[in-house]
Amino acid sequence: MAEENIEKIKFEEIDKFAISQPLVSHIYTADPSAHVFNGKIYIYPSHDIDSGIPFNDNGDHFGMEDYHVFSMDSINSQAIDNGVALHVDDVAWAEKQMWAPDAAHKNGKYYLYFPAKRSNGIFQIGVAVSDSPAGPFKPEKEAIKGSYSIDPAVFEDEDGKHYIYFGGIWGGQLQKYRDNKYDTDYEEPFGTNRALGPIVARLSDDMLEFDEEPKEIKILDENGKDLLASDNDRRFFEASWVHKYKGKYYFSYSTGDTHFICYAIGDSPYGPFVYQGIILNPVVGWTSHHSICRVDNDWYLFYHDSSLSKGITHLRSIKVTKINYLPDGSIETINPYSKEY
Ligand code: FUB
Repeated sequence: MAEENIEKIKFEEIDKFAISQPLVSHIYTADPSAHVFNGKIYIYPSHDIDSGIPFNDNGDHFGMEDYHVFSMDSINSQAIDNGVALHVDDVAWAEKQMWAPDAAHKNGKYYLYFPAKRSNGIFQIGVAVSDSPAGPFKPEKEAIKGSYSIDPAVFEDEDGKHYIYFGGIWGGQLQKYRDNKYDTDYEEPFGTNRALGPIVARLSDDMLEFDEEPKEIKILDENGKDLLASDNDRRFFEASWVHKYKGKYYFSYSTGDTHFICYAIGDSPYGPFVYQGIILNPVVGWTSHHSICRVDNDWYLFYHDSSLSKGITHLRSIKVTKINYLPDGSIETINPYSKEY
């Protein structure tokens, strides 16, 4: 049988065996950050397009230009496209690659946090403001001072303080920084060196700036030791997310080249976090990126895969499935397909 027929059958099967179907099918969407605002679910994804740039390890093929916000009345209802919420042409400091965003709410205003590359090829993180969770968002003139790398995720603690988490290695450029300083000579650590951690900073009262010097977060193994750079199945790669469950802080993230979404637990929004296990096994496509959101009394994993585009890594579709906590607070591993691939 010709190779492409085998591929076709595999993808038809994947649709059949996928535990959930795309929430959006008229455009490609990825990296879903979900929140409940005013009793409605809002999803802030990347808007994947075919930029014509071939796949490389730097992620240049992810050439996204704008964001659409999706809203859902309930977890089973249709995801409504609220149109373009922000376009790169309207962001004075940014040139291209509007990667994974997140949003937050404070005092009746909504804040969209997004990474993009400046014309010098360096990623920074920007913020844009709206009176509506669906946008449109008006960007600040400059990127957030002191910001770098990709994948911002904002967590609001019970005391009303907001923390922004960010960072991603390889195309996300985190390996070029140590102690918040950029140097082209810095590289990804390897072997028995400590893996790089994600970065956290408390946000200022007006939500537009860092309120403190960003700090690197420690992710530890079961013996309290730093995860090592060679531990590709567990070390941090990108896609930070924090949620709180029964008084504990859950830091979840993607392991990138090993394609897991996994999690670590801590007692403070700054960590340290102790590695616990896998939340989501690999999906179709190279990247995996998620958010975790409570809707009514249940918790949901918003994630993506490339099944709708038949495996094209940079054309992804957002999905949702329920999370199951065990009595000890651990999260049951989710297989995205009921058959192994
Ligand atoms: O969508 C572009 C990049 O792919 C994101 O920033 C990463 O987390 C990965 O999903």
